[in-house]
Amino acid sequence: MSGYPKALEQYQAIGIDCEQALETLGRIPISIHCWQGDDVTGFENSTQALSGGIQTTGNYPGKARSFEELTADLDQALALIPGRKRINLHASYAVTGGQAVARDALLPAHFAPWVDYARARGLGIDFNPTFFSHPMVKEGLTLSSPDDAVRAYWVRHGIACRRIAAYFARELGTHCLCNVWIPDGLKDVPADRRSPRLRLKDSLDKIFAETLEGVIDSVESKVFGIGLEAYTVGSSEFYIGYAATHPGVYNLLDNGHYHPTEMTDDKIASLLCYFDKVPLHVTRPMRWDSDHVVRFTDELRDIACEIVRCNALEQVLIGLDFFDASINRVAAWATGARNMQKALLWALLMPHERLRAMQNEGRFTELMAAQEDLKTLPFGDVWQTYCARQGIPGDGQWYPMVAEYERTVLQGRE
Ligand code: RNT
Ligand code: ZN
Repeated sequence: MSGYPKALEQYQAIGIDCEQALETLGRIPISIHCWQGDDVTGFENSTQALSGGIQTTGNYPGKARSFEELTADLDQALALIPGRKRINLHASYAVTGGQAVARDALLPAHFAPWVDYARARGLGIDFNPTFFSHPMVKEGLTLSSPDDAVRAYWVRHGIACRRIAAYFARELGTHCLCNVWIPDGLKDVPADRRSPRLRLKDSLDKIFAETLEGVIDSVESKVFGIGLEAYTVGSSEFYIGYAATHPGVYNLLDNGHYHPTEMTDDKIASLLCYFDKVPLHVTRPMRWDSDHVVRFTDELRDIACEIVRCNALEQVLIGLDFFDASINRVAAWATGARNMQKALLWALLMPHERLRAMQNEGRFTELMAAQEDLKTLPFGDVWQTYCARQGIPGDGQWYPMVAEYERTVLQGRE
């Protein structure tokens, strides 16, 4: 027996229209990253290990090894995720028919199968140049390297990727977020912090020189990486400054890339004062790892609340970024993406105007009481109704489908 009718009444009593919330939720796109499906391996068949200070741990069987396997797994995950979806690719997922193509020579044609895949499913594509796991990363550096040839190579890669992003936008009739994240940094105390940043600035200027229709550019900062503990060239201040002075380039917030008590919801509200777009990588930091599967945490709900409260559903570009190799990868995708949707629903079921009034009128005791009382409303009934209406299995129903896929498909992979 669905508890939805009762939930409708309870939310109505605090001024919330559940039907309206469900309608809004169904329109918010979430960009699903392809790299959870194969532990950020990509299709280049190189012997290069994952580098750049990011790491996957675990060796769960059934990892996708090709475009066919990855898209089959992604289809399984998409079938378990309600709402509007986009996909997010890395350049290392070019489909080259077994041919080795240098990263600075990548062309739109190498991504045509992805366009066919996305078009058939009504998905937009977001994109990322891949500045890691490659022999041209020298001493851990790419766009900030002191070596002219290294910088030039990666600038060419960045330029090639933006053209591919424009191709996605053109073909699919929706924007393509093209996000630059580079691993550049140092393990130990630098002797010069500024020069690498000035080189990075110059490289970025070259990459972004061309105006391209449909491409939204972003830069993603980080505080440290594994083996790069002392210094990250692309720091938060560096990129916020860069974005603020380069119209059309936005500062992407990855909530795994800050000190543990720095909260991303607060950063969203701050950046929205200056930028008309705020791209996100939603993840779950844990100790040194910035990429655990997204759970339904306070932090996630706070991020969603800030997006909704700021009325910024069209300005904040929500993407996911996690990779766990220790569990079923389809389940990882489904868990994280469902939780993002859940958090948005949670945020849409809050009486933000009433709470705002309490703050502005200094009624802080009442505000605290109201915020706490919201936590025991029958949220789950609304969520289950949303899944059912979207034709997606609800909580308690989706995991058996993953288990079945594992038994029939994943276990057959060597
Ligand atoms: C790394 C960044 C970056 C990557 C992906 C694979 O710390 O978060 O976004 O996770 O591009
Ligand atoms: Zn990220």
